[in-house]
Amino acid sequence: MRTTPGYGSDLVVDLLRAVGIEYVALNPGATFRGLHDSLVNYGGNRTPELILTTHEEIAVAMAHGYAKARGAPMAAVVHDIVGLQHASMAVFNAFCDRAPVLVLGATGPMDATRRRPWIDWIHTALVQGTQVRDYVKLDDQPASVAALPEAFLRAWRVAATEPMGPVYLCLDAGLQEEALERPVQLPDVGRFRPPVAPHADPRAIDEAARCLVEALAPVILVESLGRRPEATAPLCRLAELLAAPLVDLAGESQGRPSVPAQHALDLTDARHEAVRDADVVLALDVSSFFTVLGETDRATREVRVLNDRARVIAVSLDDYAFRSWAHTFQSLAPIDLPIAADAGLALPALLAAVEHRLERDRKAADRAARAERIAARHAALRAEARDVVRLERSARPVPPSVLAALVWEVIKGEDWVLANGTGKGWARRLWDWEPARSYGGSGGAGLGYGLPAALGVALAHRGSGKICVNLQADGDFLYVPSALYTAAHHRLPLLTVMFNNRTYGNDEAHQEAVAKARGRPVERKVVGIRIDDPAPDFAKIAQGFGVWAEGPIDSAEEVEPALRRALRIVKDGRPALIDVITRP
Ligand SMILES: Cc1ncc(C[n+]2csc(CCOP(=O)(O)OP(=O)(O)O)c2C)c(N)n1
Repeated sequence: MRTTPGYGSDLVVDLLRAVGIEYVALNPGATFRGLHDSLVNYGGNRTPELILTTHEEIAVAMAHGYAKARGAPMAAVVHDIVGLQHASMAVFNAFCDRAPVLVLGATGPMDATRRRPWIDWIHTALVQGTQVRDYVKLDDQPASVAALPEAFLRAWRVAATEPMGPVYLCLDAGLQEEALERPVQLPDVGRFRPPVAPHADPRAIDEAARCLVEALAPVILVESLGRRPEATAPLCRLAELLAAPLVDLAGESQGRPSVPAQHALDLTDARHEAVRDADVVLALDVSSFFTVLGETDRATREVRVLNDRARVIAVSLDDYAFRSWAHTFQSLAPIDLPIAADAGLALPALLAAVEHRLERDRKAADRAARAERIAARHAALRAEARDVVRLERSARPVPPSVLAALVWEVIKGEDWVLANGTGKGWARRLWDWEPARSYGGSGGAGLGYGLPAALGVALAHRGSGKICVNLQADGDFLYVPSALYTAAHHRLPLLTVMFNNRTYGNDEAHQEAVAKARGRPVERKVVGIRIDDPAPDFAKIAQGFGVWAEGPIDSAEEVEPALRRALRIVKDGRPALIDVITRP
């Protein structure tokens, strides 16, 4: 094994190691054969270690899941034009989810005199980065080995700077394979670290505290605040001091959960009710305001605003994240006190300001009465959810509520994390929901995310003893089933439970709404949507990739013993899949 870099791509390995990249997911390609050789023969396939995937979308989605679980980037290397096109869907999801992912790419030599006929020409672009430029924070393509360290460190630093996101760095094949004539000095990485995120202006925080303390019906909305798991404790404390209901939009819009669902002030399942009469709304890391301030008619797409009188205070980094191509900025919501800051960092300051103002408080009794009313409503909602499970227990195929309850029975004694999925929202309703154990959704609503992202989470937690659970929808799975090969090959312990409703359920609901609105037969909503003729056998598919699996199972009694068998496999350090047929 070499100890001094001999080629341009050896230098890339030194840089990856210097910034702490543990894993590099890839699907092989000749444009990065130099880097591939360096990772294996110069780096010894250790820190970073190669993760073989069978599709570039899987490589990037794995890095996405890993980034959320580890709070730091891993890398995905994608082949030139064709690999980057396959990767692009997952890059978009990571962009929407603000996940730091280091996408390394390559191109046939830009120096045309060094290109092979045909393939090096059709796979060279001017420049590769334009393929994903609209949904990465930065794309770059250094033109010499000497320029490589700076380009690499900038890309890494930009990815990990709030608001975080993916970056794309294209490494010319010629540059990777260039023999180094003299040693290249690596910069001191410690001097290029990402900056601390912006805190909030103290005057704005004081004004926010004043509004909240004076409010008669304050409500706290969160959507992706869980990007900072440490924010949950001050968030709950703030809600308790203000006697304000908590509404977590993460499940609705695929953000990052931050509200413990069993908290007495959680009114997420009655969110429209909670905001309707609010006089002050505090929105922490919320982008999708009208998911809660409005009610949408599925058939007409019409949004009916529920409350436009409330004074809105919003703390987020959205104003630093504007891009023009995809309208990820969403509807322009009226905000009375906009605060451009990292909401998780602003929260302790806001809490202190509220505490300070409440020292002179004369409305403690009103607040206590309000908290009691909210708690009663909350308790009723939790009881309702448990009643649904009781009522549906013996239904066939298995209702999602029952399946979520059964999974909880099996994992509740474990050190669990929910790597992907929500069990149609039932995990939050039925489990002892610690938001820090859950990583939310894709962010960009691009299907093909769940399984590979969950594997990224499992990779990040490998060796920790945590049980990583993936509540997997069938439609989403079918974009990337071969991620199971990566699971088996790298022995990634992940418990996948298929919520297999044998349909693209979301679209079935849309086709039903449209047919109803047009007075047409609702029964035909399944045409072009059901996945049941023939029904894919997910256990067989998993077994075919070398993954332990059981199913299909369509009755509740059979689920629990199967889950316990699967859990033993996962505890043994291997992936397992249980295919459960759920009610569409
Ligand atoms: C890449 C991509 N293609 C199509 C869609 C449109 N789409 C949104 S939800 C959905 C159905 C998802 O089905 P499944 O994953 O089985 O979940 P279910 O709705 O049945 O719970 C589809 C096709 C999408 N979001 N992303």
